[in-house]
Amino acid sequence: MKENSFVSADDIRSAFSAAMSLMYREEVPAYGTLMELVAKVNEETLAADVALKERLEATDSLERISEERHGAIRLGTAAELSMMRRVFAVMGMYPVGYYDLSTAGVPVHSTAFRPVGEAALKRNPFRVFTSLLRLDLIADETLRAEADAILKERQIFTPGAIELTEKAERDGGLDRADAERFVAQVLETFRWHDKANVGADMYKRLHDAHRLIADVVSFKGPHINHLTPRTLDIDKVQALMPEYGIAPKAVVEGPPTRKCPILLRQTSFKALEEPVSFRDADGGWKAGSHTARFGEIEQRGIALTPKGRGLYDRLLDESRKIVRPAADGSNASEYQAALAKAFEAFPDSWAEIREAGLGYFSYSLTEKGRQTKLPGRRDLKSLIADGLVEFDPIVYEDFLPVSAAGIFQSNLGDGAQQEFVASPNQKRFETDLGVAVLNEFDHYAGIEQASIESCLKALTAAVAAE
Ligand code: OOG
Ligand code: NI
Repeated sequence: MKENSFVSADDIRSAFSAAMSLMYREEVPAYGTLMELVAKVNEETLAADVALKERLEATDSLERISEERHGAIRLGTAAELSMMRRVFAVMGMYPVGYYDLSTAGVPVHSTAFRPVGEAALKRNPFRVFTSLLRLDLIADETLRAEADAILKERQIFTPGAIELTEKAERDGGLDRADAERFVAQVLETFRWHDKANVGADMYKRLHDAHRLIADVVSFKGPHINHLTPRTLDIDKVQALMPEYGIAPKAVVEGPPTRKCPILLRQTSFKALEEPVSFRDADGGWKAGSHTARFGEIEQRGIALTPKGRGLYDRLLDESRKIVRPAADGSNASEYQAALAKAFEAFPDSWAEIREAGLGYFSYSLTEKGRQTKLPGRRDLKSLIADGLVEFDPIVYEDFLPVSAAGIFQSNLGDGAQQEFVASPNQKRFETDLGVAVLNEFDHYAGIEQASIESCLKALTAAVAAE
């Protein structure tokens, strides 16, 4: 087969993201409502902030926002994780970062599958936060063995999904018909199944150990548990949610409201209690319920350098030492005040953030820069001072462990708070995954460096071309 008859991985990812959105809209109608609200707020924000709209257009990133979403799944075994990695690779999604959630009382560790590279992200930045259950954190050995046996029995991928993934690996891509089949087959893995794999007794035992364990072990597959659109003004969406019949969690996770958004701010609504049925001993079904799926929205800000991230982590920690957000939301305003106070130490203009080396920027020539020819290379600082080069924040494409823990907790319910000994195990995760996860900082630094190089090249190439 000729290579040019293959559909690009970016196109497969876009088709998959759209198919997933359609499926989730049908499964969880509140998601559709949230999408409408986010679209409305984004439109209003852009209409009111001409400068923002202009920069998003100039950096070629306006279009991706309305298409943008992330989902999350929780897997049960190493085999599922490594197969999932191969499936995502067909869509141009690779594991970036390692998140240890054990510290937050959630028995999983995770990575985010997402496109890497600027062009792929601009085309469609669909991401999936993917967690692997850690049965090693379950104290009850009998239950651990039983859960393990149940998980080993299930097959979360259709034969078609496996066959097409192998074909893509072997041939280096999929043609149009195969790509369409691939999207439909892979979607099955993410679908909701209301018939549990286990009986009501087993479900209860798993649930008593941890709600998350029941969610992973009791079902046929890792149903997508939320799909998150990106908003340009999360405070506004949060404030409007009740008007749309959606009750948000009390506090927005992540940094406080700022002029210059950093990293990621997220809020969610509680998981729905949904009817499911459990296997009976006599082969019939017994009605019950399960809570797993919820809604979330997010606002993305600038990607921080290791130095900026260090400052973020320190300030977040400081504010949480003063007030820890209670699960019931009772101290939400105290928490917000403490957070805002702590973050006064984080500069709030793009120029200061850049000068302090706290964030990653994409550099481009100004109109004046495009008209200018330089005899040789000059340093970036003077090019900016002379108005030849301008800079835009690079969007943070990843996740935050403390925020993720807050999202897990809020949708699992207040009773889910449980202490585990912190035990990050990236090595084990990577062995299970089958590859090492990519380092997020390398990725942002690479995009920044490429933009600097291209400015310098264009400024001096003008001379050579004359
Ligand atoms: C994943 C929670 C984390 C986020 O946006 O930080 C997450 C889950 O509940 O499975 O999605
Ligand atoms: Ni999420």
